[in-house]
Amino acid sequence: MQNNTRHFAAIGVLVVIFTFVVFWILDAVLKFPLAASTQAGPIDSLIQGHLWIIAFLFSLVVVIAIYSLFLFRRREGDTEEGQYIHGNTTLEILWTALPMVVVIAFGYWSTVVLVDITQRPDNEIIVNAEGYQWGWNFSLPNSDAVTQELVLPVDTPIRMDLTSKDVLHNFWVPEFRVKQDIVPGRTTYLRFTPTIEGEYRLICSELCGLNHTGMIAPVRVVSQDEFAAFWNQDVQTASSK
Ligand SMILES: [Cu+2]
Repeated sequence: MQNNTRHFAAIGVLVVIFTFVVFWILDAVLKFPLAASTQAGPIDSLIQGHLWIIAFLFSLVVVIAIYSLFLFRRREGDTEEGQYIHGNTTLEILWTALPMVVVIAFGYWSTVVLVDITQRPDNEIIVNAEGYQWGWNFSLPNSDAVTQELVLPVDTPIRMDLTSKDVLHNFWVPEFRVKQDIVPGRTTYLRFTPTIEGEYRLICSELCGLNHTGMIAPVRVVSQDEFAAFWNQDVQTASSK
């Protein structure tokens, strides 16, 4: 029994160390793009939470397997049968209850994040995006001007109204994290608030035909004044050409 406690303690310590190492590797390999919307923070935290669980479960299995491989292997001249074990109620209750608690906790966390990132702010502005094979058109609700560049004001809640001219597309700017399918025949919506001025890329992330990979549009997040100026002047001159 004394010996068992030592094994459990050793495995426990190794699992903790391994969990940190595996998390560190996953975190280094899965580099996230810049987090440039208010939605990105809670989403990234949720993914980090999943990475911790993944790192822990991986370590739990691998550490016990490798530990057993070395410490409990059959020694030379050992012909003894292994101990016959039939069931262990405590273990079974534990490995049913613990994962259930974890799944419910993550379900709760995900719901809180989903409610948070989809809530409707009072001062949101609406921007239309229309996807087609293979490009994008952008416009404002009460303007005839159409652009091929998506210009958005910083720190302003945006509601993208998404429509398609032909087939399924998907609106995705990796730096904003959120994405939304675009379905022909109806309007779908996507809410986000850009937080960092800069240039990004809108990528169609629903396989939509031959040039799907080329269905990319430039996105520019600018100050609120620049945004107003863009739609008042630049766009008018661009669309009157
Ligand atoms: Cu597409």
